[in-house]
Amino acid sequence: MNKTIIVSNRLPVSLQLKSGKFEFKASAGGLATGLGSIYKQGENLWIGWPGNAVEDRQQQVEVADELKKLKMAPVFLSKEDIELYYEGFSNETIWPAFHYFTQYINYEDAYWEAYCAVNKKFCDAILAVAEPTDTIWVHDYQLLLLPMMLREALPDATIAFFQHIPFPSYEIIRMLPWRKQLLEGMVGADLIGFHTYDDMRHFLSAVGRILGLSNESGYIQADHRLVNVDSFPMGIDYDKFAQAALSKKTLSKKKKFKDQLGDQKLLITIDRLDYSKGIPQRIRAFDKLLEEREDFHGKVSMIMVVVPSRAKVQSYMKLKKEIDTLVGRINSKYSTLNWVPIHYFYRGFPFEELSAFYSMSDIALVTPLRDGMNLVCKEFVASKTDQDGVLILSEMAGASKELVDAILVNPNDILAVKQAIIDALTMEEAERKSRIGSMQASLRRYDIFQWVDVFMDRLTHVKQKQQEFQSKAIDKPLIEEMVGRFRNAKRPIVFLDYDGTLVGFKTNPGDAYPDQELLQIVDKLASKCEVVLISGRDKETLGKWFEKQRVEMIAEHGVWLKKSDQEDWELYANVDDGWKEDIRQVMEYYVLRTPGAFIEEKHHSLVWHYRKVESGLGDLRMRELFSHLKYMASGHNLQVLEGNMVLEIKRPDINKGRAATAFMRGTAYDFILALGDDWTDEDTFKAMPKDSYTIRVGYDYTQANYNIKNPTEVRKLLSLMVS
Ligand code: GDG
Repeated sequence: MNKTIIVSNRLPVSLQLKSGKFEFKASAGGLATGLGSIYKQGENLWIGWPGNAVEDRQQQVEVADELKKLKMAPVFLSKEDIELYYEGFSNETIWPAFHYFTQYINYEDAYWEAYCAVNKKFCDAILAVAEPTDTIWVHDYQLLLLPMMLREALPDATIAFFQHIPFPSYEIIRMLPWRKQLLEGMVGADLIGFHTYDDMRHFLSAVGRILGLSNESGYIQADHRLVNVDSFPMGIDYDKFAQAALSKKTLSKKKKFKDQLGDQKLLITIDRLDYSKGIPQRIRAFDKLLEEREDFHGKVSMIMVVVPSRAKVQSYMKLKKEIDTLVGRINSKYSTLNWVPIHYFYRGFPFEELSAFYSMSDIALVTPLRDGMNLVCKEFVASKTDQDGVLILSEMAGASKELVDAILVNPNDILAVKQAIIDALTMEEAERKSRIGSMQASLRRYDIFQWVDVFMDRLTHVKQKQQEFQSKAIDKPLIEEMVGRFRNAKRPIVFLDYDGTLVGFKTNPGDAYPDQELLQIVDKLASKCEVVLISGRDKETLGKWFEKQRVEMIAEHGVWLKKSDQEDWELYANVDDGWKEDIRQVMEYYVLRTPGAFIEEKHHSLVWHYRKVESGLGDLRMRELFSHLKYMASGHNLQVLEGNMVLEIKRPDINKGRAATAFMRGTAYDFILALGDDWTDEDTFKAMPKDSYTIRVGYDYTQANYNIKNPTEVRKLLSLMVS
């Protein structure tokens, strides 16, 4: 029976040594609750660091035994591991880089080495309990190398990865000396999840540029494996917050706090101490408000909870000092005997008090400079059971993509944040209720349990998709069967596409000429069967490259035909190219705007090439041109097709499939093989009789019966047929 293993840096418990005995306190966090539905079942378990340095062997055994009862297994980290891997590489290298705080990145080789070693420690701990086909779900930025380490040891396992923090733009990730290894580590997973579409987009772009792996709709082809990248915005345990807000304990806390504060409009802010959370900027905005609007003095105050974190890191110590100074300055400037503008707490609170803070506050001010998701804003919304409250939310938090009914602000724009507070304080009740109501509806639906279900469903889907491909991958028995049938055939025929099938792609299309090895293979093949080169290339190029080979040639997707025993090309389809002038003008406009792009003119089509264009820009322009051409195509009865770094517009009735069918008409072939690599070859595959062998190069979805890896494998296959 396969089991599921959850892996994260920290286990969802904290370990305390009280009078010589270990005690565990379960984490009440949303993620721990959501994943509870997984790790608490059957043989499943959660592996991670219990949170303390336990170096004594005997104590480690004791801790492991206790954790086992909770369905958890420990990875023990030494003091040095914690310092170099956790505080070091994770929190002083990855954290600042991924949150765009490049000035805080610490580039330390010792940190990197520890990061690799500790990822390996996690891997070993998992391998000690995992079976080859288990499911392993790895969480977050401390373990970016782990998916590939696991993949190498357990090639058939189902491995998922979710990143809770942002994934930055390529411009940032490229700064890290270890960028390649980090990305390679991640693509060991079958499914890679982020909170937002932007994170996913950044990741795909980095994988494209740094690892050279392109993607189609979020699917990366890594080696033989299909890897899916997608966004899964994480939710909260909605009911827990909604119910807690109405619980006796919360209500009594709320009453107590309210009595102490008197009649005030309350702004709540809750964060871990972190420079990514924008705490000083937020205090400055509040300062600005008090400076400008005396009418709010005595009537508005801010409850600011800052939960201590990473206290040993220099940048955090500096931040703490800055916050202390700012709060001190404002409070000393404006306080009266019965009013304090900022109630500042540098500590955590028990859940009921947190719930009371949320539900008694009128406004939540959640203004991180950068945040993967941010759960505090969601918890505030869920806690407003009277539907009366206003959320001010930073555009830089992942949550802003979902909570569009919040007042969205740029956290760096202090005047805009100040104005947002004024707007929130003066918002009409009906509007407050309508905004909170709609956010609640969405958060209630997409809660943490739904998030876990959707993620796991997607993982199953990816595995199924991989299997479909795998079952199509050409294998040894099939090759043997094919070669056998080929040798016994009396009238065999082989259709071969050229670019991407017999040769790889070159930046300059003219450089992809056939090499000696290929010419020899084609020669041999032509001595044993009819060989039809069926390509989109122009007849001049194709004719020149294969002038000495005894092959049939179909050029420009079926416009031209040259039989091996003829000197000249014959027109194989009727071509009317009166449409070209209009279309060429449009394409030229896109060439002018896109350095590197160029137009290729064929007899029946126009092709816009962008393989030399800066990556990203090429795709962008191609999409624009695509919709422009689509619009024009309908008037001219033309077809617009997306190829490998090209966009082609042509007459729909001319295609390789039609040409191949016409070619075979009247002859009874008893062995048919067609090889091709892109959408133009799909027409050939579709046109082939049932018992033909149709093979697509690369692992894209195809109408062909089989897939083969690349042109090298194609050459091997053809050589085998003729050896
Ligand atoms: C990372 C990403 C992403 C806070 N103070 C108290 C307290 N909390 C709880 C909150 C909330 C959690 O801590 C904070 O979660 P966030 O999401 O806001 O931030 P990170 O810890 O940085 O989390 C983040 C998240 O992962 C999930 O993927 O959203 O972007 O950075 O749940 O309620 N809880 C209690 N007392 C406190 O004083 N009991």
